[in-house]
Amino acid sequence: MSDPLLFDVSGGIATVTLNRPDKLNALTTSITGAFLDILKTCARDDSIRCVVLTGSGRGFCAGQDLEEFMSVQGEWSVSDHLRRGYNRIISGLWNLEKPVIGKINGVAAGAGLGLALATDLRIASDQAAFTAAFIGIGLVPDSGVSWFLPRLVGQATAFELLVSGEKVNADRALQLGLVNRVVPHDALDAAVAELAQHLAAGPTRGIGLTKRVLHKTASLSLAEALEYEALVQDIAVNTNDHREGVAAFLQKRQPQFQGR
Ligand code: T3D
Repeated sequence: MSDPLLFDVSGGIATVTLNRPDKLNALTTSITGAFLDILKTCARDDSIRCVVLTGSGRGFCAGQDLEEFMSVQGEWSVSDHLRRGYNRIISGLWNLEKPVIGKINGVAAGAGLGLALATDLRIASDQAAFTAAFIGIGLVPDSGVSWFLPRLVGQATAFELLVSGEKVNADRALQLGLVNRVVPHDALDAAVAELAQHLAAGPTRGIGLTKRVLHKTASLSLAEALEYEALVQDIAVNTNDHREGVAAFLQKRQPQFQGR
């Protein structure tokens, strides 16, 4: 049997591939455990400067594996399962101070939608689709979907998508602001590779701190946000990449960022 979760690091880019194509990469407990280990590696390994999350075959991720879910009914409390697995993965992606690209190759459903929305930039194939899916099995949104969705598309549209379970195609996802860009399916690999290489050659610490500031200021007043920006700028100004960026500008050359 092939590994249901693939991890490859090359040229500063870590690629995490959900690899159960026959099941549209539905998630099992063993996959979520391995995913959490990979996230720790991504956080600790300074040579990793960009992360790409994708799925193999025609799906991105169909959420919780419903066969596993049925087979363990009564063995686990759903809330504990969420706390131990999906909640930590979603927080791990969100709090990782490195850019994370969602390479949305196909359908993202349920917790798979949560995974997609927890990435920082989503590049979708024109064959991608998005569905909350929870309501189809009588569940409420989890894996951060109730948090991400209204922030991206507004309350009314979020409610509509959640209670209808509508499958949104890539073009509508772009209109709604669910993805950054849609590309022809055959061009997805190249588009994501180009973006990932660009980000992996960037000032990783500055990008990570930008992520931190953006997340934090979302829940602050303007006065608090100004103060928080000032505090974090004190950190950024002490990075080598800041010094390199200024030197390159003054010397009229391209900067060579090292990510620290
Ligand atoms: O504690 C907890 O874990 C609770 C947490 C829950 C989080 C959740 O994620 S709840 C939501 C779970 N996901 C779903 O309800 C989605 C179920 N899947 C679908 O609705 C559809 O498959 C899709 C809309 C995603 C795609 O439809 P389509 O027509 O393109 O594909 P398909 O034919 O339905 O699926 C292809 C195969 O994948 C099929 O297998 P088969 O018949 O060829 O052997 C199908 O059964 C399998 N598959 C798809 N999704 C899942 C799945 N198998 C297991 N679990 C799935 N979630």
